[in-house]
Amino acid sequence: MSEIAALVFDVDGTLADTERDGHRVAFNRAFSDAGLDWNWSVALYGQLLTVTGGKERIKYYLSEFNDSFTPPEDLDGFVADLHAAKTTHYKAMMADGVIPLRPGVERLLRQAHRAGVPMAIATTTTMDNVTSLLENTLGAESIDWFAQIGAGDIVPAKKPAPDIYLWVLDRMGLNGNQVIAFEDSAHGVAAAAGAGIDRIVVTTNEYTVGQDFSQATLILESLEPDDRPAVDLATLRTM
Ligand code: XBP
Ligand code: MG
Repeated sequence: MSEIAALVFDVDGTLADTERDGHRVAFNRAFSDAGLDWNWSVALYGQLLTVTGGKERIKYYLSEFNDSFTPPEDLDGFVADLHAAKTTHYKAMMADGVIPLRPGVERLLRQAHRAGVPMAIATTTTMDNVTSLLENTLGAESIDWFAQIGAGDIVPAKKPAPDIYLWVLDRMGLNGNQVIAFEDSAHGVAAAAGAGIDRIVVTTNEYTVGQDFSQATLILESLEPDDRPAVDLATLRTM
């Protein structure tokens, strides 16, 4: 296996546990603002996470879980407006510090930054959401720690498609066997593996524990697991 040339991080569920108390709440606030009686419970949201991408998730909800709503003629425009409102709510929650980084994430990011190990982000969420999380947890300067940030609609197909990882690898001039990917979900692992990444660290969360991580190299409950040494560069260099 090649020397590690870069660390590539997923965001939602990996850098921070953003789904249950972040994105889900932001969606519900946007629905309420729009006068919709839609409420995504914790359990329903777990089912909706089958589909990555907030706009795609709203359409999935309408097609599979809400047959009483008559969609407007311009469904794409309606969904885009709802999603923009949701992103505004999500950014406000980030600014209020609602969602912290997961255990061990800050230490590893700072260690890699200090050691000059290139880092990138490969996520389905929007660039706005990425920068608001980084600004409000590590400070605005941390955005520059990442050589590339691949986010949201920059690619035609979202995870589990490999597109976002291929985009990041291409922009960094690297092959999949030169990086380590950090993910939280089966969709994310499939996307990274599909891009030829053969070293994938998974940190599970309540929505993803028990998913298919057969293509992952290391599966942990966090980067600072209670019963094992914290994951640092020395650990990663043994992978
Ligand atoms: C997880 C996702 C995103 C978020 C919601 O992204 O699937 O869609 O759930 O964010 P990641 P948006 O690849 O970081 O795990 O509403 O901005 O899509
Ligand atoms: Mg994720």
